[in-house]
Amino acid sequence: MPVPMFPPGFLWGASASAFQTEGAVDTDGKGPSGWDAFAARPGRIKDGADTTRATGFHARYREDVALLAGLGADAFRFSVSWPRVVPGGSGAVNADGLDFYDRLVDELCAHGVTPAPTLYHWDTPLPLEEAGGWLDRDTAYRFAEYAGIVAERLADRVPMWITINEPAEVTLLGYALGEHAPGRTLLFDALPAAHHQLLAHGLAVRALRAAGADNIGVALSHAPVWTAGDSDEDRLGAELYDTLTNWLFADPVLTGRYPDENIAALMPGPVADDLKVISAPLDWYGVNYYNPTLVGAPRPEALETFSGFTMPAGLPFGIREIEGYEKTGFGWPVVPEGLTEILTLLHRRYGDRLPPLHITENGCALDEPLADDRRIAYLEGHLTALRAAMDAGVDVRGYFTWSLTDNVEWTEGASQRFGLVHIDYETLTRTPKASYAWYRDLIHAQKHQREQPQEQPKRNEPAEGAAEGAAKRVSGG
Ligand code: IFM
Repeated sequence: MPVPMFPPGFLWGASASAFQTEGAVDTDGKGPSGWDAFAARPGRIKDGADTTRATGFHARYREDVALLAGLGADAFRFSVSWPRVVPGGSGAVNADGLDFYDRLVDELCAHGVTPAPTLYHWDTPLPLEEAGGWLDRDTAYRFAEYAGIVAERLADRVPMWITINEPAEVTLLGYALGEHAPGRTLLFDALPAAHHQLLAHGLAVRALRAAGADNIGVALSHAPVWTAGDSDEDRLGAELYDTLTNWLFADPVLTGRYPDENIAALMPGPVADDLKVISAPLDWYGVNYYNPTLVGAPRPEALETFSGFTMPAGLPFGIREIEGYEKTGFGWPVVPEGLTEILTLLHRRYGDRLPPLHITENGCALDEPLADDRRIAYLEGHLTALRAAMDAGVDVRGYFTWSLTDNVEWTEGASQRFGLVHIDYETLTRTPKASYAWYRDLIHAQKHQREQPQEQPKRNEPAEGAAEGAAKRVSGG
């Protein structure tokens, strides 16, 4: 199925993050991050991947910029490592660290690729993490200082900014379940980490604007939540999960309110005043989409989820596996229409409050080294679903696939590969996969052959009897 044409000026990009690619964890004055410390604990990274080296992006960024230029990409979403710029989390600035991003931005600009930095993609400076991390209100103020420092240096050349990435995952996986750094298992006592990340976002928007930055957004994960069964317990479980993962962050940012008064009451500090900061107007809003989640009544026993992490028993909801769809290497169901569903939900829920959207992440992990036809089919399906949402009235201005190259998939190490470009982790050699050529041709066709239909491989259809109707949609509030 050929991908439909997108409007002129639609931004085509790729995404990556510092911890997952840079390596060079103590080069040129970089300080340790909470993730550096977490990854160094024995057994934390599944395949023992060397996160201190990652893809070697710090040394090889020019190669990756050349790959972006070869794609014809309009933009590159990378992240700035906070501990590379402010090694102690506050105080002294590491000039060499800032210089690295200065060089990267120059290199991107020289190749006609728009730099779109994310200021926080999970790598909190270790001294701040050890002082409580996002459980401590002070971390939000330190983040805003750092955001201002980066903008002072780069705003003259960076036309697009992202404050924070996926605070829901940081809260859930890092502070509630302990699967990610910092490895805390606080369950619902993790909620202050959500509030402080939101506050950090709002304060950073102010700091960025004060330093002359413009075109500011955020990258939040969104996915439809489907109800697993018909009982009230199933419905309540799914609604709570939907609130925690979809609306706990989006509502404060876009409406200045928490989605639930009981949750708001658990948040620390002067919440009403903070919400005014958190809801500072944005220029655009980023959606990271991978797959819907099927949720129902609590489960009596702990569950190793399809994503490889364990949901403990005793949570007030239970995640179920979605049957009937093709699965990625991670075991995530391939549901392109879930993207149309969540985008139209966002549009309905927020109306005029929703700024123009960018898809800031979308992609799949596959164990197909170079002939990654299933990734092509995945991208084709999701871009078609994205265009359908736009046809239904959702204002989407750009698409960043995750990811340019294979990279360290957090605790999954090198085992889950999301890249358009293969990384040989022994030699750090980059080899474009079939999907790289496909994306390059797509971008070219979109920019230069607007009237010509494209010849592309057929998309894999969902398996027979895909879970239509088996699950009810609850997302949307
Ligand atoms: O690799 C991650 C990324 O860092 C955040 N969003 C999801 C991706 C795939 O798991």
